[in-house]
Amino acid sequence: MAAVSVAAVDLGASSGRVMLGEVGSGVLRLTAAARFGNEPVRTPDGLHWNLLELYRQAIAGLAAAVRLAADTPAGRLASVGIDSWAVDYGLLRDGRLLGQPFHYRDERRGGAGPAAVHAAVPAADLYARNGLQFLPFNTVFQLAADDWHRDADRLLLVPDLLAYWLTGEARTERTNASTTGLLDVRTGSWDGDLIDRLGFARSLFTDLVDPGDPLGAVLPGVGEAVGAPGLPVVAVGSHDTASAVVGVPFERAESAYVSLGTWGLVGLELDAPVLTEESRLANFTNEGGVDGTVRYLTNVMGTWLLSETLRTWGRDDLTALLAAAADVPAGSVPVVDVQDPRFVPPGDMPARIAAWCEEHDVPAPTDPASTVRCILESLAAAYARALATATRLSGRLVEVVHVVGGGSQNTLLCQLVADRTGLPVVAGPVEATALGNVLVQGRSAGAVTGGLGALRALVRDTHDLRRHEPTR
Ligand code: LFR
Repeated sequence: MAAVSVAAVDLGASSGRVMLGEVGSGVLRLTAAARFGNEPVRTPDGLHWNLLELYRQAIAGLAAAVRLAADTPAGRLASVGIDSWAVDYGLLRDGRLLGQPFHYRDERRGGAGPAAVHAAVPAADLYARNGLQFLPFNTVFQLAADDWHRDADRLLLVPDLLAYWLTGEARTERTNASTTGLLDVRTGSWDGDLIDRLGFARSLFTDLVDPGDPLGAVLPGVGEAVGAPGLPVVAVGSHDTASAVVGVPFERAESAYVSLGTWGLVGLELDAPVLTEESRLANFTNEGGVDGTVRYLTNVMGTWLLSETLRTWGRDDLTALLAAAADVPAGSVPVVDVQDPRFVPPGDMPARIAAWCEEHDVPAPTDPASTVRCILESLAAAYARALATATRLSGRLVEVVHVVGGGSQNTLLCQLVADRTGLPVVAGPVEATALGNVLVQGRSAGAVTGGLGALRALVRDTHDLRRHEPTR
């Protein structure tokens, strides 16, 4: 079958994009139809996503993708797929959104939720059921933090909410649903008993769909706005990390990944979950992957620490700063614990790094170049630690580390990961998430066939990858 053209709406925590994808036998190409910022908004009740703005940008981007597709061999878009960060949701009543969704970095998220959930279901029991690492902002904890959900008759995760606005169809895509904490890790279905025990209404949660399933055609008004009446919307790995892992060009099983964006998602693709007590204590998660795989990983700090640092300094010359950081001797900067919760909320990261150093009796970095070097050394050390833990807990041998996502452009960081793991690093593709989104749509349209191995071979054949050998 000839190549098809599809559109991927990919929303990250700090930026979003709509990509035109062309996919078929020997073909996998992305063209940016639109790129836009994702600026959260603080109102007196907390930090929110500006979801209406993201929807507006998605519509404008889709209109641009429709125009671009007209010039491709396929001539038109076959479908649209949406992915975004996980865990956050909109609550609706009678089809209307009740307030703007909260941002997972909102301070109230660390509040009453985890204690309330653990009082009803102890942490070890919860892990045995949902297999999820403890993140204080997992949907289950957000829901338990207040009574807001009692006003609602429907909960939709961010990509599902956008798909609902596009099509009128309310569904929950399974990879992202796995991050709520309310799916049974063994069956991949909603855990009704857990939902009851936590006092949530089962009717809040919709039917589940899998990546590749059709969601429906866009509503007439949407079709008119984007210039493509009846455009089909297809479910993809709607958790961005699930799509990113589809786009990791694994060549063999002895491989690990770091999906490096705002977060550094460090782990392995497995066939079955690891639910041991050791795994729970190491805070490893068993999130749902495309084609029934398990994303066995842990959330480590990502480029967030760096981007907040630049924001604090009022600088945008990352390239120059990285060049200066490359000249700072490795041993001259401290390695800080990037997993310290103080680094989660937005704010003055250099000051927080200095405070961490003072508390731990190590000299703080004094200038921008050494601060950046300190951040990169600390990130690489944390990834190496997480990879060693993943190997130990899963029994999987790891001989190569793939770094994908925006952070894979940071050559110094990729080199430090190679040095600190003692393993070769294969860097790229940068747009792994959009590629994963496009590949699943391409397969759904019949333009490519096969399992994840075939999809990844297509990524390898069509994208330049950079290899870093360990030097120390
Ligand atoms: C990455 C990501 C992570 C998830 C975090 C919060 O963008 O989706 O996988 O843990 O954001 O949703």
